[in-house]
Amino acid sequence: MDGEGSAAGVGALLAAALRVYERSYGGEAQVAVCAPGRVNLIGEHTDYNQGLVLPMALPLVTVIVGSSTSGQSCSVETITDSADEPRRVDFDLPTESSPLTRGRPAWANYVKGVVQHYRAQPLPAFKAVIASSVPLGGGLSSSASLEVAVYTFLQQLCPDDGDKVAKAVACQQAEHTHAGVPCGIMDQFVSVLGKEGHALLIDCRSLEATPVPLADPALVILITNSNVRHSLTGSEYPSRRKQCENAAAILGKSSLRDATMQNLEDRMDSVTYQRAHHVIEEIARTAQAADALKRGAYAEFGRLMVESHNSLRDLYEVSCPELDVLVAAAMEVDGVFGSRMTGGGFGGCTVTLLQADATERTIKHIQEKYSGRPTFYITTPSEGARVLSGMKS
Ligand code: GAF
Repeated sequence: MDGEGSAAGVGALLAAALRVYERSYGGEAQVAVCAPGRVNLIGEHTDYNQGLVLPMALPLVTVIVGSSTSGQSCSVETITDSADEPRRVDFDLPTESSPLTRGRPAWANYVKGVVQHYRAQPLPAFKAVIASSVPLGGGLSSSASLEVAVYTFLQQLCPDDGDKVAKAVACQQAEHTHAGVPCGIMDQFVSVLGKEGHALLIDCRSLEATPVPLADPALVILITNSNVRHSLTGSEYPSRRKQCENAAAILGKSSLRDATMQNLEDRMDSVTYQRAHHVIEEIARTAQAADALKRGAYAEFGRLMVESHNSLRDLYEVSCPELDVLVAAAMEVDGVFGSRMTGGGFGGCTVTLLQADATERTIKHIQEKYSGRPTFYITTPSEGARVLSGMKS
């Protein structure tokens, strides 16, 4: 991974966070944790339709260091880009009569949301510092990695029952209520349960995950950040989710997971039809792709990636010209199996699967073809949230 996301990158983030902790609060932090961002290989906009997704956790992480403190007042500081907003926030622990609500700075809403939805009591007050190598607005789940890191940090201060799926769900709830994004479960799930050397085939209905080995030295997973900032807090993401729910209702199904393409056309307007069309086929593509990966059939996997991208561009309408150029450029290079936009869309990143010996020429070709300034990450599937150092007595 280019620089910051490597194992050394975690060490550097940790050291930086510890330095700021000492300067801001004095003394040593008792706890250090981290939680990864993710890249989704295939299965886009299927999670909130109870479908299948195939993401992997990244070496890019959010680190939190901190300690419990007496009283009710919590202090949190971020040393990561905070979009010109204050980098420090103070708030009181929630009570029944005074829950934590959304406010400014925006980044603190993820922290407050997780505190509000934390699954054990009594939470002590705390002081903490956050540092992250997950690019903000890059479609690599910087928000889920922050939520899951906060939850993992709180587990060290006030242990819960250790149920990992319930942890992911609590973090998803935080995103719904405190960031205002009605996201599915994929990002939080893989940030909690990611497995080194594996992608995770997640069934978003049963919330069961099957690890799929992905550690072939002849294969490279290349992420290209278009550096077009994406944001899911606008109306496009919620409107896609509503269109899908509407389509399922028209078909008399509880979700599009149970729908088939038969008779779709006669029963809904063209936009609703397009959205349902994408979701139904994308769920099937994801099952097929996971199977191809298990067999090492990379060419087949790559073909499904491109089909997924085209469907997101033409039917679901969540791509943008910059992502389309990145995918088209990657696909022109000999040795590239497949490429697609990844995440919510409207900017952010593409993910490309290629032969390791094609890496240099692929990066060079994309740089030539893309008029913006892309950032590249050569990445590997990594472990989910973890404790970096425990509570000192
Ligand atoms: C965002 C959401 F947070 C996920 O839940 C998922 O819907 C994704 O967009 C699209 O696949 O990352």
